[in-house]
Amino acid sequence: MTKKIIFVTGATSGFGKAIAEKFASEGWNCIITGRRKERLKALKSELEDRYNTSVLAYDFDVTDKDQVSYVVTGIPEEWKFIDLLVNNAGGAMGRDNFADADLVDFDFMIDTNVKGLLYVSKAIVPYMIRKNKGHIINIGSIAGKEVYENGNVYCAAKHATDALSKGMRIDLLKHNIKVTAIHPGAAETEFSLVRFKGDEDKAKKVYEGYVPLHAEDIADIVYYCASLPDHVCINDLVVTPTAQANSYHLVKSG
Ligand code: NDP
Ligand code: 8X3
Repeated sequence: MTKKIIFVTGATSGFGKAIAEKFASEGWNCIITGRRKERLKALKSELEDRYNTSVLAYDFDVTDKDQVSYVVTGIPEEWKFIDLLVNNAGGAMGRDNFADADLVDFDFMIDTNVKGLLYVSKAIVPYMIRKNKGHIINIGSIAGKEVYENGNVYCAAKHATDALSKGMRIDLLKHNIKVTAIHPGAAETEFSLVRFKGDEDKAKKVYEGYVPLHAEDIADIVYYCASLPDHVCINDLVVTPTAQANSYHLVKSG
């Protein structure tokens, strides 16, 4: 296969979908993944029709290590030369005071953002080691740089993404595998809809009064990081909307 291959998790919406679209439009072959099968099917057809590229779609849960291993082992041989893994699947569940928050929500955040990243990376890294080359981009968050009120476990999970990115970068150096962590601020995707458990009004309010990041902004940044020469690696990148300085300072109009 002459075209480059990207494996992206969480491609059924938000950043992951925009990343798949960006890379397909740039001529990469894409392995798109997520739990929602219908969305993956629709995205696969859209990318193949519009960009004349090849797409494999796998629906699985990143928190299920047996499923992850089964899917990744079953990738056709010619597709195993993965150039870029984007660990993007994840999110927040609830924004509650630690004393009131639900353990089920804690599990979701640790399982998707931390364990999912580990399971998928551990399954794919051997293919990169085999060709002594690769690039892993982990989607962290500004929540991984600062802890904010009622952010408790989401912040902890994204701090883990930050720490794991550093650890992976050190350990995978000898295999010529780049590791980049990208930490976005507020971006309008399905993130808040998931966090607030389907409450559309609450989710919408998060992005009112300023211009948030768009999923396409993150896709462009991921593509930029992946397009640099072999000897250049962006290790760590924090990106916010212009209206936001960090987790605590966001200027809204009106
Ligand atoms: P979305 O909710 O739009 O997308 C999340 C994606 O993750 C979906 O495709 C979803 O697919 C997938 N996903 C969630 N859980 C699982 C699971 N158990 N197994 C497989 N896939 C899963 O949100 P975003 O695009 O905004 O989020 C992408 C990443 O960016 C997340 O890691 C999030 O924490 C991070 N982030 C988001 C920010 C924002 O403000 N939007 C800012 C900073 C970081 P499906 O449901 O089909 O499984
Ligand atoms: C999502 C951004 O500020 O809600 O990671 O934590 S924030």
